[in-house]
Amino acid sequence: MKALFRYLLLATAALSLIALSNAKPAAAQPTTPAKKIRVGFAQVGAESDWRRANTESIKSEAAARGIELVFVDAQQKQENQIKALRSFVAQKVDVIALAPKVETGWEPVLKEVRQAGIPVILTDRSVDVSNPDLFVTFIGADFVEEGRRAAQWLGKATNGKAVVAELQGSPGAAPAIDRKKGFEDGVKAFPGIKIIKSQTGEFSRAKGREVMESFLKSPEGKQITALYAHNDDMALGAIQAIEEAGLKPGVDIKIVSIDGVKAAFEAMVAGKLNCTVECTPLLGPKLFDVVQALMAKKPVEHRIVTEAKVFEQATAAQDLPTRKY
Ligand code: GYE
Repeated sequence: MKALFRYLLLATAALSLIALSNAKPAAAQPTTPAKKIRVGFAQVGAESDWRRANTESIKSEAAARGIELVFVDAQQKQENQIKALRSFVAQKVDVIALAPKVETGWEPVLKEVRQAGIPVILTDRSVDVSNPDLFVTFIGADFVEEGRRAAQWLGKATNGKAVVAELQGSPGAAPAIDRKKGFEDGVKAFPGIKIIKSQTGEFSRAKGREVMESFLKSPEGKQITALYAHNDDMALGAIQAIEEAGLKPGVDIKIVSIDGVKAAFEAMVAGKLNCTVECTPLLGPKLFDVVQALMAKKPVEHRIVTEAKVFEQATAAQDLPTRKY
């Protein structure tokens, strides 16, 4: 009885297999490869280690997912980014990714892109527009919070007493505006902290060095006991200027900056930088998750915030080997 039952089962299975295979044409159909997704990306430039790591993350992630990336390096010019966006429209890319150099002046071109029906993802930095529907999402850090954390660290490290020089990021850029605001906000809790100098170093090492040199040579230069730099590269440039002035960076002048690039960890190991607030440039995976969600018509959050951690000198030697950028 059992054997018969098993035989019947096998027979039905075999019959249904035959039925299935009969349902299909015998010869294999040539499969048309799925259309490659094309993404246009307008990058700011290559001003810092952060930016170079960001470009690398986006390029390598596109390649890993078989997505075609049309990459434009805007060489620090908003007008080049606007041109790039228009050329992406002409090329009919599927999605546009933009890391806006500055916050303002985007409304007209974003309207053109919307008319062409192409979704825009803001990556790294945001824009100031009256209609938030001009972009699908903004993937990036909370820059105000980063500035606040830098201020909290400085307040603690100096027992609430410091005369601060500030190196700002490039004028009009979201991280420059927000990191300044967050820091000013954060130091309010420490009435003994004064910011006596604040100028742009354009997120670059060379400019950071140049501006720090002029700070130190100014009549108030000798009062400076701390430096807050909106990115590590400017802090690294400033370290050179401080040494050239015969002072000890990290000791005579306490230094806190933002990004968390490898070179900052090396400077902490050498005792020349005191603290860095992490801001990850490794945005490729999140960016292409959103691209693929859009192509699959899945919903996407309007704001995707990346996490930040504060790193200090004390653990730098241990942290350095784990750093990915
Ligand atoms: O901190 C800086 C870069 O927009 C968060 O731009 C980014 C900033 C980053 O050049 O190093």
